Amino acid sequence: MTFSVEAVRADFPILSRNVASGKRIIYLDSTATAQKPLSVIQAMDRYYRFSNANIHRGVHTLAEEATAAYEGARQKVASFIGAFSSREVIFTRNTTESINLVAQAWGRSNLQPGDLILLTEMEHHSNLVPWQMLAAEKDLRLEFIPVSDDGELDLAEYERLLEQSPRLVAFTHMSNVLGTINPAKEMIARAHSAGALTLVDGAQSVPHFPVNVKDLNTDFLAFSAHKMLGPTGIGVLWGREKLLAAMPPFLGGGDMIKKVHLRSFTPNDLPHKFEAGTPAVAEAVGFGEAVAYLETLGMDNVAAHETDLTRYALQRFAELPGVRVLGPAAEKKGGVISFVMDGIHPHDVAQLLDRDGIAVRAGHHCAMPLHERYQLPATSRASFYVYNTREEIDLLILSLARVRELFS
Ligand code: C6P
Repeated sequence: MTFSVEAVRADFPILSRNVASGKRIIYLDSTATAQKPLSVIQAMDRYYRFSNANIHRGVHTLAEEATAAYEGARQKVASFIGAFSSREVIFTRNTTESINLVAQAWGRSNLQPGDLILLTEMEHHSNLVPWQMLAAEKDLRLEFIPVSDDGELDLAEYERLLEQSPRLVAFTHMSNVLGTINPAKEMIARAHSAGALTLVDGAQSVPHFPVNVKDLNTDFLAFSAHKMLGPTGIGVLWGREKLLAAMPPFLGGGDMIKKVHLRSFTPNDLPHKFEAGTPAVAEAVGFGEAVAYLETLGMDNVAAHETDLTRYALQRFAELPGVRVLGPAAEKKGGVISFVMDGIHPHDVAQLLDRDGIAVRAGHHCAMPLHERYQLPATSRASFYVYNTREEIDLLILSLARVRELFS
């Protein structure tokens, strides 16, 4: 299919609204959460109007339809990431919960005091804090692959750290601050040859370019629906079936059991073993629809569109005096532009852009250690997705030039 950004934009009702300033919204905050196409909104609406019921429990028509919709969504997601089987796709609340699941279920039962977990300096708090908590509980060691001034991982140092035989290497596929796309496939191969398992934080990769678990050859992959045109409240942990099967449950309750006695229980089969309680059924339906939407666009087209926007944005940012953009050159970067303007606080920048209808995020973007690495308390961040255009980038640059004027 040929990719037409005009046609894509027409699918997103929110993009035609004006914001407080009376200006048409320019949404440049998809790294935080993406907007939703009408097909996703309608699928969830249809589900609640016609098929709402609890799943895996009833024999009535609605319960069967709801179960089929939920399990159908799992299959769509499994095929989207090239999973071997939908048993490997665990629905969680989000990337954060997926990583906590691995830390608690795999980490607690497999790691011993003194074991090493290797992370990177560019991690989101979601891929730091669960390991800090586990390390404190089990007396584990944490080490970090350093990030260069240009926002790339120091792979020579990675090799040296692998000599310490980590049990797990957990890293982000794409940084939510620098935009850096890490060489995940090579890093995973190196981790495996050092005897470590791997967890890839795919929160920013799965929505933006083709990610195939067979090709990556990772052991775990975590991502969130809301960053890929789907609803909030649902995410995925993909894991190798053998690993998931050997892991104890994470949460206990309904649906994750086969049998319960007063003093014991038998866990359910995969994937249900890790899905305790009534899950987010309508959200799964919306998620399935979001995946279908992205498949219709084609993930290669999605990636090419964002590469074009990123290159263009970097060119235009270079025209602005006194602006520093973090992260590597366009070839190694996804559609995330974090920047600082000399003498102007990132929050002021974001607030002034909002007056022009431009939505960007300001702060540490849940990556405080990375900001510490660059000795910056905060950055402003513009990020792109399928519905953004070069014209919107022009308006951003114009607005930033006005911000500069205001402060000079
Ligand atoms: N980053 C951002 O504005 P959740 O919140 O669980 O859906 O995703 C967490 C997460 C994990 N890893 C990476 C690389 C991420 O970017 C995020 C979410 C958003 O940058 C919200 S803080």
